[in-house]
Amino acid sequence: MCANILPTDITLASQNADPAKLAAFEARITRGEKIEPGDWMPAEYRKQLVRMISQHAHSEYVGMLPEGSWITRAPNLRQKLVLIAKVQDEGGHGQYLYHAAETLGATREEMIEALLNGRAKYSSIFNYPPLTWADMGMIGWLVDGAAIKNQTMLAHCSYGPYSRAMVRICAEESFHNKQGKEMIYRYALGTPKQKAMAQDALNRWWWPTLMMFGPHDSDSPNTPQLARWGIKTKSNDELRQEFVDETIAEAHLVGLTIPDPDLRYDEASGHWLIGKIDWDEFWRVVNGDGPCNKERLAARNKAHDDGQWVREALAAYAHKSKSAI
Ligand code: FAQ
Repeated sequence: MCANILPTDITLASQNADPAKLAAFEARITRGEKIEPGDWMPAEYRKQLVRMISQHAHSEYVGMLPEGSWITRAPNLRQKLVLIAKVQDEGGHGQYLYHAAETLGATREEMIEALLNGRAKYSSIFNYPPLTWADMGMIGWLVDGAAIKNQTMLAHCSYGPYSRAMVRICAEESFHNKQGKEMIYRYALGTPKQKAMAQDALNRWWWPTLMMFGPHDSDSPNTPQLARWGIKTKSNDELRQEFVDETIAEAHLVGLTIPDPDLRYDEASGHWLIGKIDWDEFWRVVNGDGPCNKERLAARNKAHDDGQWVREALAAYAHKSKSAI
């Protein structure tokens, strides 16, 4: 249970559910059992999971675009291969996650449709532009690092298909994170120009990365219910703080400066305390007015339209194979 959450505040939309079934369901979660697709679950548990898993799938799918835009500009063949592999991994993560949401009754078509017409959310971070090659390292170090922090927690969540998808995804994201960290360390300890590139990338990605963890717990309407049902086992602020403590230590190790004039170490708690996050910017980006929102949706729509003939061919082949039986 998240330490910062008060479960007593929860209004359960599933209050109308059979109380005995609800009690048995919650007892299973308390015992640490996984809930599987055919099991009884409150309608609100299903709805929360579809919301979260589909948003997560969209994030992976849109998250291919920033790094994908550097594939043709990679400085050498090895880096190009690494980047192609990473982007391909993100596409695969999207597939696992769409499948996990399908086990709850959501259809692929309706999820994709919601993304393409702008109704669905996806992670705010992917609406920021990668301006230099150093950003490829910074995305691996910070963005994958933040994603892993959150996903390692979700690997322990109560819904079986989601938790199992997270185990595989975290293993792959760990490679991305190590690769990005290695690249940033090399730049930070390299020539003055390389160090300046790494610092510039950190300056631009630091605050958007902290926003990935979502609003403060006091402004996070979904957290109490997700915590009660073992979907979230740590809150937005708890995970953000863990990330901040770990990442600041790594940045200082290689002489990079965190772009936060209010940053201070609190001896009493043993934590780094950060300045104020610009939540106006966060909500602007989430609500469609970030630096790249329009570009990202246009790219996804174009890919979807360009792939129409593939979907038609697959459907025709499936139909033909079925009639041949
Ligand atoms: N961006 O009540 P809460 C990756 C929305 S994967 C956009 O706190 P919740 C891999 C939230 O949906 C990164 N919207 O919400 C990769 C809610 O709106 P709704 C994605 C956000 O669910 C790496 C509203 O604000 N990871 O990076 C954001 O309890 C590199 C109120 O917020 C996941 O999706 C945001 N940052 O907590 C790929 C993990 N934050 O739906 C390529 C699964 C909040 O009520 C390259 N998701 N919102 O209308 C989660 O853990 C949670 O959903 C949170 C939000 C923590 C994101």
